[in-house]
Amino acid sequence: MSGFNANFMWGGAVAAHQLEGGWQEGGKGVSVADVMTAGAHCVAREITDGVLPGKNYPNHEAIDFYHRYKEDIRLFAEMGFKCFRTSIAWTRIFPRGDETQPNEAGLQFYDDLFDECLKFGIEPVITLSHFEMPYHLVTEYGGWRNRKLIDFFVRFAKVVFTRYQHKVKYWMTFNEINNQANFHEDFAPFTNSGLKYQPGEDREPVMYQAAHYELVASALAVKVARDINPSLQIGCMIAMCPIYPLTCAPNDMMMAMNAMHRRYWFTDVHVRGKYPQHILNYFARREFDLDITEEDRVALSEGCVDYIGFSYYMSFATKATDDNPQLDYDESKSLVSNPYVQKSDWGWQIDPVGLRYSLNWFWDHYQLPLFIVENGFGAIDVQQPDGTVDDSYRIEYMAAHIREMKKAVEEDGVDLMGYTPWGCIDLVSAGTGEMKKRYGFIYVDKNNDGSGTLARRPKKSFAWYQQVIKSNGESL
Ligand code: P53
Repeated sequence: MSGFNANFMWGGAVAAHQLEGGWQEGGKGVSVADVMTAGAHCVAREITDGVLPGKNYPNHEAIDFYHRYKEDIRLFAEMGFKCFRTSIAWTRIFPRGDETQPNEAGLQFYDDLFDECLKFGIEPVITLSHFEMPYHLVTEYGGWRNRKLIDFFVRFAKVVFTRYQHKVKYWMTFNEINNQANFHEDFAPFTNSGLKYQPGEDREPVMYQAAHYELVASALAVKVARDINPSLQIGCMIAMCPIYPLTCAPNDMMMAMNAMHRRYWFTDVHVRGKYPQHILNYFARREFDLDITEEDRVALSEGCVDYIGFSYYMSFATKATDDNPQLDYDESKSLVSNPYVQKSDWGWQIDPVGLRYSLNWFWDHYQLPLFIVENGFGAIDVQQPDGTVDDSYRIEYMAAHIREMKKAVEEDGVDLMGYTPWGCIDLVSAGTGEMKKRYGFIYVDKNNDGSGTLARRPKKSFAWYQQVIKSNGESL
């Protein structure tokens, strides 16, 4: 007997901008992902002022899922997927973001995509905003630093909830909303919130303001969804990297606790509908003057999420230092290497036990159903001359994580809805823009420089995952 319930949602996850391509098709507008060039490990993606000639923008074509989705969904069905997590590119529905009427061609594309999934009994699980907001909202409004974005987002949410309510039951509002806790780098502020900072600008309060508007927009979207159809389930989406103390020195422990506060208060607001006191005290200590109205507080309290979706790839570690008496967490400075775990080629710490820990952490804090909507191993895969790819390291990574997830369910009693490994088909890396950082069960013949036939080919992990699903997690 498997510990996973009979309708456990096994599947895979992607995001529109990382696989669709067709960046100008069907009336689609330019998104923030369309102005990001390819980078590499330790080479940041460049965020250009609009689309410039001569630059390599990997998301423009991506893996051309826009034209090939039928072939890809057939392969997902062959693996036995029960669900498929993707996002709706906001720019296909509202190309600039501030229109009053949606773009019918974009709506039709997702109708067709969802119908194709449902044809195979695959349930679509949809993220509303996954690092792909309209670029026009950045240039004209300053991104999420502007309160007006709440209305634009809620309008978008309302249109898609109404249109797809009979095809899509499970939704999430903002992908990895807490990534922007890492506000010193340019990547997360831009991909999460369309934020571009002025030189010398105090970044931190801007981040909190943008996150606040997003949390209000998320809560209002939850309310709208319930009005449209009470059977819709709306979750949040959190990037979970649990932060361990490097040692058991009391100050390291306190540093880790503070770090967890600073990275995960977003979840408290989504789930409990109000700010935790520690973050309000922090705002007061730092004298951040944030625009948080009484009306916002009411919206937050009325739009609590139904479940917690989260990604899990790695754990972090931190330690106290003498130059930081308040033990404040700064993600660009406070992380240290964990000597007890291995790292991927991109420096991500491999820690399956951390997944069990994370599941328990969420469950202990919030007692809401949990959904692992991303997990996986970004690696360099080598395709043999006969077309096969032996990605045994990926199988090993995922089997180890599923074992821990099973302990969390069977031994610890965590309520887990499903598991959708990231990048179930190779796609463009969000962090680096590379093709060579691959996650898929399906190999896609495309290289960093854009060359390749785009042909699809199952890897060794494809048959393995097929068995995992068939046995409901017993055969690992
Ligand atoms: P890539 C950082 C830390 C954890 C998850 O990431 C992250 C990031 C951003 O890089 O992003 C999520 O492609 C995200 C996906 C992304 C995936 O993890 O950088 O939701 O869009 O592709 C993997 O290896």
